[in-house]
Amino acid sequence: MSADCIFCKIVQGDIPSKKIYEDDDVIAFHDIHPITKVHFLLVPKLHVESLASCGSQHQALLGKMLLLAPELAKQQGLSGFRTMINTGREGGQEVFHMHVHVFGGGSTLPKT
Ligand code: DGP
Repeated sequence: MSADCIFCKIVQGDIPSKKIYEDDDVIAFHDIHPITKVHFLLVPKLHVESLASCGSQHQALLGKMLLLAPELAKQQGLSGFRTMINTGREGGQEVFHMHVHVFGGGSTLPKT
């Protein structure tokens, strides 16, 4: 855990979130600023800054998160979805606790 990390605070329950899933390793909740009808985040409970900070020790965790994406998207009523992992400031990352965005249900995102 990192003391000043907003997602660690959500993991610990210190900041409320609209949670849709939780297990020992991962939590998923709706993004506070959704840009599509359904927009949630998959977040590891372990504090890892970004995808670029991940190593082979995170392989199973990353695989678990990716496999959860279609499962949770389906639960949210999506038949298709888009995933995004912003990595580093130049990659658009604002919260430095690695996470996967899942978007669906009508998109304002470009097609590419
Ligand atoms: P990124 O640019 O990939 O780091 O996106 C971070 C996302 O996190 C952004 O879409 C807004 C969301 N977010 C930031 N703070 C909170 C919060 O306190 N609660 C929730 N639910 N989402 C948050």
